[in-house]
Amino acid sequence: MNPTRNTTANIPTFNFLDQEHTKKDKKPFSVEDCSQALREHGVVLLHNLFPSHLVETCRNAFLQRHKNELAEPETVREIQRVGDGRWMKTITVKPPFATPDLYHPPQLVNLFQELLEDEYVLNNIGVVASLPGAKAQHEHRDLPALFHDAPIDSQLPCYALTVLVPLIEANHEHGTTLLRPGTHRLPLEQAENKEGVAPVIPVGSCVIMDYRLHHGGTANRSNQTRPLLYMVYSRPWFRDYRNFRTQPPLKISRWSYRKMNDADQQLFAQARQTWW
Ligand SMILES: O=C(O)CCC(=O)C(=O)O
Repeated sequence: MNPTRNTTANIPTFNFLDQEHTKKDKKPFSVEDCSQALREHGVVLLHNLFPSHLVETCRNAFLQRHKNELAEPETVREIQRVGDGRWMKTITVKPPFATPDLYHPPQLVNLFQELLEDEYVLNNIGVVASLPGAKAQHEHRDLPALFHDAPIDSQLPCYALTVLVPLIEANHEHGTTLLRPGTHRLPLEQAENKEGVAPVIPVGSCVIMDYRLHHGGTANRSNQTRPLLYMVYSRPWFRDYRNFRTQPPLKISRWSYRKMNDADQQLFAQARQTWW
């Protein structure tokens, strides 16, 4: 499907700046409104959640650490092709990524508890890098519905949420993510006909989407790599059995893990399980 078609839908948008700075179309963030919007539409856009200097530091670290892999991605095992010129890489959680404001934003704790459960965990964390000239990605769900689109699937509550954090502004030039609100509760064939939105996402803003939502990266028309950080939070029993065959879903240095408080160590429970 052509991802520039049907891009007229609205996406519920919330803002973390104080009310004074909040424009009419960007409500101030509240857990109640945001969780309601996620239940109904399966996707929200949040502005001003992350400090831009932190996002920029992460971008530079990612591009520097992985420059050899990104130069010849087809020769590397632990990097997965997810489209033309588009590569997915699990990142190691160590500085600057080992920053709680990044991997566990305090503003989102109550939202995750509300939509997932108190013992939610970080399920996978990495970057999708679209290289200059990357074509539009096929639209997809990250995982088939739990019961393969049986009627019960549309009734199920959320079991995982993806936070997408563009490490450079996502826009028409660099590419962005086409999102189809409401498709988290629709079988595959109906999802393709829902209207979509391809938002501009400035540095410091993010999208949160239900893991079942239909989406796909748009083309990168620029001469810069577009790294998109993804962090997936889930109920403690959930596993993505499909996307991590050549690399682990989570990687954290033991040093970074040891320095964490109890709540953050709990967040990384699934990484710990693979150590022994
Ligand atoms: O590149 C993008 O904007 C989105 C990539 C993505 O969501 C995916 O590969 O699942």
